[in-house]
Amino acid sequence: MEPALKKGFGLGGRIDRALALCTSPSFPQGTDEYWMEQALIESMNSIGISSPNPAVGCLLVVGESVVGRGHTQAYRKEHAERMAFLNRDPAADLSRATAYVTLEPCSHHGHQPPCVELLLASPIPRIVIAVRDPDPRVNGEGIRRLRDAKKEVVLSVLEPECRAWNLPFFRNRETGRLFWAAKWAETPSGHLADASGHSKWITAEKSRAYTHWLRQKYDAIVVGARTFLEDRPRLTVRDCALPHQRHPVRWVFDPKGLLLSLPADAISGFTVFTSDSVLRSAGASGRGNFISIPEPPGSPDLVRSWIQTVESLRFDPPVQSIMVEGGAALLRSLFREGVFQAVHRFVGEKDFLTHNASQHLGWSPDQKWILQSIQEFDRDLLREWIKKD
Ligand code: AOF
Ligand code: ZN
Repeated sequence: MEPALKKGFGLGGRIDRALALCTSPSFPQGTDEYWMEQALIESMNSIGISSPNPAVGCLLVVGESVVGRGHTQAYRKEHAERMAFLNRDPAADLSRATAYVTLEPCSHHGHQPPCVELLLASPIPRIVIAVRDPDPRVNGEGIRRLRDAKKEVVLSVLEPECRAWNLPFFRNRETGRLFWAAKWAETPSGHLADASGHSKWITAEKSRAYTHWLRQKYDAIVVGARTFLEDRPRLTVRDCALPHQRHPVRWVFDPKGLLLSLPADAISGFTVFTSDSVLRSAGASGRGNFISIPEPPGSPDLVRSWIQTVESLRFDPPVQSIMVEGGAALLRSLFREGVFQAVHRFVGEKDFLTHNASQHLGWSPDQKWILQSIQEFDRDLLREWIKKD
């Protein structure tokens, strides 16, 4: 099946850019697609800082030259368009410019003034927009105001690619819910770990770099307690392209309290979710790092209650998206609950010497899932899906 996104694009943006490789243009120079791709690449500089705001890119182009560029700054700070105007070449003749923006310019007063007013006050005659802003305060209003002012507005250039890059924002505005993504690596036989539970090193360097890039894109990263104990993952951002602007919030789902006996420094930097009764019987209620999961009567596995706990937490800046990195048991439970809206699946080249059926996830996409991208990373294969709206 053909992926929905153009080759070289994924849920992490332009893939080469995420891997710190040189990006060669996907489109003939000077076309709207060419400049929108450049604007999307510009927006990738906002990774890890803008959330829960979308990471937007804006280019001001005259002829073959970029005369201003900008990307969304930290949450509550300047939007992409303002940065492009602030950084523009003062000698540029904007009456001949086209503005390329990966998201409809906002029309509301939020933490920032409306970007559309910058464009309206400028002589720029033509604005190319990838995708409409679903935020109810905007939702087509930015486009309408530009058209009312007789500016030429071109819509939907690289729309699926720009939407995919900011999918947590789009889904969050459309559904009001947290965005959950599943990421795992499996062997050719479909196992996520060997018989003793070790899961490191299924995939190689480039896959790891892309995973670290995704860790920076998503707000929180989760693993199950057994994966934590076997692999001791750091879940930090290390091996991907610059900029490295933050480590995500790191969580462990540990309903049985397997991590309670670890020394404090082994879980430093992690938040551990453990059942209320386990915490109470260990006398650990209120212990730093641990958050209790309430146990509704008659509910044998705590995953549903944990999802509710996570969805009710309030962070500043807000956590809008979560990536679950395994193991197989946790992913299986969350698939059963239907929370995932995106899947990043890596398949490595080598199998383990020992197998255990419990490490076989056995997920295959049904009609609810739309294939977005297929990418070869050396000998690994990445495929990404999103759930239908
Ligand atoms: C743009 N350009 O770079 C971004 C936009 O509270 P505020 O003022 O920061 O507004 C946040 C909203 O603005 C956000 O929900 C989305 O609708 C839009 N984000 N808009 O014109 C940008 N990041
Ligand atoms: Zn704006």
